[in-house]
Amino acid sequence: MKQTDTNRRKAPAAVFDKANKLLNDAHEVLLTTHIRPDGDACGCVRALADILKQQGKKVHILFLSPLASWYQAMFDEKPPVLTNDIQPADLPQTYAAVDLIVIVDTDSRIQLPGLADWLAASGKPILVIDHHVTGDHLGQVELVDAAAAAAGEIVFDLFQYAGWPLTIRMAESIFIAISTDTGWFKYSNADSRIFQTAARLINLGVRPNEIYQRMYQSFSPARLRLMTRMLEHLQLHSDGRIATQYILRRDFDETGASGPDTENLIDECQRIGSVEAAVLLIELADGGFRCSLRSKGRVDVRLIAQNYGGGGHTLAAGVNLHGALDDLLDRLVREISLQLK
Ligand SMILES: [Mn+2]
Repeated sequence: MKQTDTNRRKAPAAVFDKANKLLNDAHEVLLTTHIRPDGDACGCVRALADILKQQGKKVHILFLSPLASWYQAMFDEKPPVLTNDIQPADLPQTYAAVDLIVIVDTDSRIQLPGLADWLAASGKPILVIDHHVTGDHLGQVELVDAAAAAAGEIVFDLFQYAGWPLTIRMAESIFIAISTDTGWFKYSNADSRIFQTAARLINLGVRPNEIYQRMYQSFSPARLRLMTRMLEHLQLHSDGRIATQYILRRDFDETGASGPDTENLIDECQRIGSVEAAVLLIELADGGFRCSLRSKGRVDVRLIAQNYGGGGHTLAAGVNLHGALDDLLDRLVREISLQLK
């Protein structure tokens, strides 16, 4: 049987050491993550917030867009959202005493709208914990492991390296992070390393079935109505290998759903056997579209997102687009079908 050394894919020990030192030396920490925070982002933020508070540090959490209700429920107090609760112009004053900024699950300026300029200008030390291939090197220390299936995996490694004991709540946070980014251990990034991490978290008392019910079997009727609308707009192209869908502003208005209700909706059409790649366009308030792309493996959707200035992974990527809906869908289908040839 083939032996694989899962250890060798971690970031170098020297980087863990630097990250650990930065965190140890900090007194007041700002934790943040990419816009449209997912389970990986929220899980990492909560795990780090808990351990840093336990160490007697003052901790601020700042999100860049509102959380889906099932992620909101992870936090005892509603964390502030930039532009809703704190204005970009007030960042220097609000976080004047912060002596370390930690960014998790992204290293891209474009994923940090409203924050990126202040980050660069603040002169504060920045620690990035990320698992994406593309990055703008925003951190003085970059704890990046592109082989990790989730940023939560790296946060887990950091806990191990630093010797920080995990409470059940911290273990749950990391479990939420790694389960979300692997589609509950069914995407191709669900490797032996992630299952080993999951096993260790379960040994600490995490109950996956309870988390699953709490997070994913708690849809609002509005979210299900929005999903129905999206599926009504489903079209198959290239012998059923490409699926396109869209959600318009009026779909939100008429169903009562909101932006966070769209999370993971794109995955529904991947249940169709013939589908190799999926596109979901969500109309934004400014008239543009948020484009999400998914692949089962034959298409590298990151290349397509990158064409338009976006990013992501081979199997999941995204980008904001402007143009007429039909033109955008035509263009995306054409580009994906070129890769399928
Ligand atoms: Mn992630």
